Amino acid sequence: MTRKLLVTGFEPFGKDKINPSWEAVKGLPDSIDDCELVKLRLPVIFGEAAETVLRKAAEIRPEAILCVGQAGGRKAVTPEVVGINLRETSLPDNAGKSPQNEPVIVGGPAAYFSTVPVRGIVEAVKKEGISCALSYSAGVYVCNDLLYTLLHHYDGTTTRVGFIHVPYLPEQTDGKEAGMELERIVRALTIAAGVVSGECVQECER
Ligand code: PCA
Repeated sequence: MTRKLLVTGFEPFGKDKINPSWEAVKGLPDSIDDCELVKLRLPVIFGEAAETVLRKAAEIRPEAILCVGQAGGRKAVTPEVVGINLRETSLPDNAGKSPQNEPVIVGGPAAYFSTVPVRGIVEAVKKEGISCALSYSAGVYVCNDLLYTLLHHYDGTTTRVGFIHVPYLPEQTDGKEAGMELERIVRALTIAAGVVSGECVQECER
């Protein structure tokens, strides 16, 4: 098996003791068709999250990178359409940094569109009866920082980059906020990984 998809999730941050993104990524199969899924847990630290991915990607040379993060309060699994060149937060990252009005990459363009088939993912996940919708903002915290940095790094190459935000797990909510069972998030991400890996195969065959 030579084709590889790098899938990442995050460690917990803020007041949370668990991060559904890593819990779900851990639960993904080790392969889909002939594509190996390599799983990586990332620190919630501006800059370091992307550096961790780029180091691993230089080693394994994946066809695509699919990153996953928690978006507390969202009701659906949400593939992100765009990453923007802005860091801004009131919540310090896990290294205590809270950048304000800083670019992710000095001199970089304002934004990049994701290079995985986000619409195909939404369609395929919804078909399974799981809430899924496009998101047009990955925020201005570490998830967006990661998405933008990877899209900048792989711009003009064949390596595809995508990001999916997932809701809280039911145990993270007080019952009033939205949450999604881990099993459903794992299923949604498995479908998304299948769509991304299928798209890469089609490109190779073209
Ligand atoms: N969510 C945060 C960072 C880590 C995570 O899981 C975000 O949306 O930026």
